[in-house]
Amino acid sequence: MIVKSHLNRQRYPNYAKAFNTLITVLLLIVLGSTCLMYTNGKQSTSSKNRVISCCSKIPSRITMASAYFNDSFEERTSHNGMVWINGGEFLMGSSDNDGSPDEYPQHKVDVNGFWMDESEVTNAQFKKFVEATGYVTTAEKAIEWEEIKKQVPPGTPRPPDSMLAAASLVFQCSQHVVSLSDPSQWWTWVKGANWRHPQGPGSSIEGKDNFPVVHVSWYDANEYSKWAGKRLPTEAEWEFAARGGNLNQSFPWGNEQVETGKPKANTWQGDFPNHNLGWDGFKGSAPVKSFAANGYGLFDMAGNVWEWCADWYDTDYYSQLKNEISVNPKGPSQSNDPSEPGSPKKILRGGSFMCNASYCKGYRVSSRMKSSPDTGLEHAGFRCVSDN
Ligand SMILES: [Ca+2]
Ligand SMILES: [Ca+2]
Ligand SMILES: [Cu+2]
Repeated sequence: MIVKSHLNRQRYPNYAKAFNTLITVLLLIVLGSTCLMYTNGKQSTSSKNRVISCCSKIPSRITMASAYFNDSFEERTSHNGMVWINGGEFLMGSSDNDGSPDEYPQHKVDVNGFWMDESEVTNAQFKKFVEATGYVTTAEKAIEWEEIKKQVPPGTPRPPDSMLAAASLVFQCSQHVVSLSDPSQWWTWVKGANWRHPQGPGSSIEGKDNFPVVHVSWYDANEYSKWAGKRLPTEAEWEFAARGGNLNQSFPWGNEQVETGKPKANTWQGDFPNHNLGWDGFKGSAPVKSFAANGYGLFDMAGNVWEWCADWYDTDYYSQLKNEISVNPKGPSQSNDPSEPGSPKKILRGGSFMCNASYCKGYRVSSRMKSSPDTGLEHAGFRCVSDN
């Protein structure tokens, strides 16, 4: 069975006209002073007979500033909210028959130990980063025609500015049964959609501090990681962690199907994309940690939102590694997606609240998704790792 990602452009109808190609591409390329007074006051009372200058022993402003910087840097780079994953050897890739061709063959991989965020990065965490740095996400910026031009057929006319306005891809539940081979039926390019407005203008993240941040591009996720003193996981680290010690099983919790027993992850139940039963308690994204952790104490490694990894995507990557033990593999040196050669892609893992067995089992530990690094999506976020 071929598992189709929600964004598999291979499945798009063949657009003959250049302008339509451009629209498709656009649609998817997104895809101290109080403290000093206190100190001086203490010194005055303990040494009554000495005249203390109000300015004695005041550290230089550089010392003060760097102390402050160090404090806050240490706070945000501490291992709070992270778990240590002992590395080891495992078989990477699909162990069942449900995978898409790029999940085979299974091959031996050895990863060093690392720290990993126990949950997806939340709106509250991302907000701290934006407030501290003034960072503007990809989805909040207008699209640069010069960038797009490289990826569309030569001679494609420049679209009107309105089409290049800042926007991102929002899921819109269809009112009727649609063909599962046409993702444009449920993805809408919405101006003004971004991490602060996940469903577009009028929507907000108020009261959603604990929800995963979404509409972040790979670049955004990477910048956040650096600011936090962390990095994005490699695809191998991500899969090793998702397996939670259950080597060679299909899901983070083992082999029980996602809709058997009690809810184990935030996925989609019902007919995708027009009828969402919400049996697991959530029709859209869920607050992080709403479901049980896996064997390593990691939450939402299946479902909720897709998670960016550091690696480029190469459809043949696993075949290239089949005869060796790969030690800390970092992915191919460049992207290779024959279905869209002009558009380099990064890896996403873990599936989302939109995954349903009828369409996409992205919540399997070996499922691979890919998207161009400037893509923002309503069902995609990330988590970080660090080495020490
Ligand atoms: Ca759900
Ligand atoms: Ca997830
Ligand atoms: Cu999916």
